[in-house]
Amino acid sequence: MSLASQDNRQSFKRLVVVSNRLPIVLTRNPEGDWEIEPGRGGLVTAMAPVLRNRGGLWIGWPGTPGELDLSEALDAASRDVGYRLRPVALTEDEIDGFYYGFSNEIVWPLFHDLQSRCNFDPGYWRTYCQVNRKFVETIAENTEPGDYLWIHDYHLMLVAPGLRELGFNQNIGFFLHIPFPPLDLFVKMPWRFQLLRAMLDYDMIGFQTSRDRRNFIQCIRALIKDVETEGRGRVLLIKAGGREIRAGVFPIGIDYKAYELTARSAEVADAAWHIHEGLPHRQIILGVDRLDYSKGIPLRLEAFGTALARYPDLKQNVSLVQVVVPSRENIPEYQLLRTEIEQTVSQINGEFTQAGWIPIHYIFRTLDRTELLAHYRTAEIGLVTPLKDGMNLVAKEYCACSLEENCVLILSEFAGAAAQLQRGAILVNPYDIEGVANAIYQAFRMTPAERRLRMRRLRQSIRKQDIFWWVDSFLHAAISTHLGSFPVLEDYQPQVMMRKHPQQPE
Ligand code: ADQ
Repeated sequence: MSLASQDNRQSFKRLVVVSNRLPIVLTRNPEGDWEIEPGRGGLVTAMAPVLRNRGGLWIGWPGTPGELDLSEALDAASRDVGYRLRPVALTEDEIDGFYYGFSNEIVWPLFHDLQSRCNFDPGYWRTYCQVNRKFVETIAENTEPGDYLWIHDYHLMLVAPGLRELGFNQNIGFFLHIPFPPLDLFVKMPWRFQLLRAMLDYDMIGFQTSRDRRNFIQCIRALIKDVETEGRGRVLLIKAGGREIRAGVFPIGIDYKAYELTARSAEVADAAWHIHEGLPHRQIILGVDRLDYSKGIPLRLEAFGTALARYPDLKQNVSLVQVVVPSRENIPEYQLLRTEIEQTVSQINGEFTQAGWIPIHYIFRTLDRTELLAHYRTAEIGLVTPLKDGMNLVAKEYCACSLEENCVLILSEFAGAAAQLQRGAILVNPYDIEGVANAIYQAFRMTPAERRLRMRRLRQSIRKQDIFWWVDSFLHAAISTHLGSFPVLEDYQPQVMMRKHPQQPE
């Protein structure tokens, strides 16, 4: 019997997902009423079948500060999506200290190997503890024995010990969406012992790659007494403090079929055609990233500038379309990054632009789904060069939408996705500006036959390990249960998904 299926066979009635944010978009309309739209990320799509009609529950912050009276709007949204949504209300101060502070000025940079960007403010830690406690209280109020709790990501590492203190002895899973750093970086964390001990209160800890899990094991071996590990492969057993914890590797995927189908639609095909019509007779190189220093955008732009200087036949024959999605703009580091990107774009364009050709087209906004998929579908080269990334879904989405398969993915070796996609992508070190410039030229010159061969490999692997595979693998390893095994409630009558709160005028 494999480790994954040893003594964790219990029957679970319901899945409870807990994440920093609820999977909804909340806005106030001009009349002052709340409008709620269901979120659309991969996690929501993957979880929906396990939650919908099965009494499922999602707990998280609704995305707006304060104690809002959202019960009516959330109940309506819950009916729409087919599972319950329970908010954790956070004040502005809590959002500052917990989300912007501890999560995004300490854990995020340290776990992305960027220690010099950390602001180890002790006040942030206190607020992080306090907010994790709030999540614990909401979970305790809304769950019952027989629920399987699946907690997501670095914002909520302290939830398990909080629940254990309240006497919870049921099975709790945790998935870390970002990388786990090596020991010599993790030891810089002033609250390193508390965080590691907290993680060992979960029963299953999921990582994106074996490198992340290896780092974690190295840290607990060095910092926690009497730790033993057993087994090999996707799931390992850790024995610590009289408990047994499983640590697994589950690279997150995308809803491949949905991306491919939508990319095939006439709407996307039209939009894709228009993008290329505006940039005729040249290959489009595409970068799509959230505004974040971990995504390596300034170095990528420099590499593109270097490629233009080194290989004159790229001039007039390629354009880089760099899409940046606004993010965490309250943090000064992110404002500085935006300025740096914009200055580098104008410097390269100033140096290389010729009549009828602008080297870099820069877009700073969120694209709607049609626009985003049209960019994916039409670009000949996907340039994904994060300095470090848990997985990087953009790389996978780009391949899923590359229907013609006459395109190339250039991928950072420090993205979690590299472990899975190394056989089809051109792997690069994002710090090696000349190396990335050479890879751009190699992609530009690659024959259609080689492009097709590589892209086919990539697409096959992404299709096989999609988001449903990911949820299924995690649940199977954690509780020997598959996606479809949570019982469907016979009396549950979900409504068709609606876009607005029913009281809203259409
Ligand atoms: P992120 O850091 O947000 O996620 P990523 O995996 O690339 O990084 O996902 C970004 C998402 O935003 C993609 O699904 C993409 O479609 C969407 N997006 C990007 N640009 C957009 C645009 N212009 N308009 C609209 N949508 C856009 C974290 C970790 C990652 C990990 C994921 C999932 O940092 O490493 O892969 O979680 O686990």
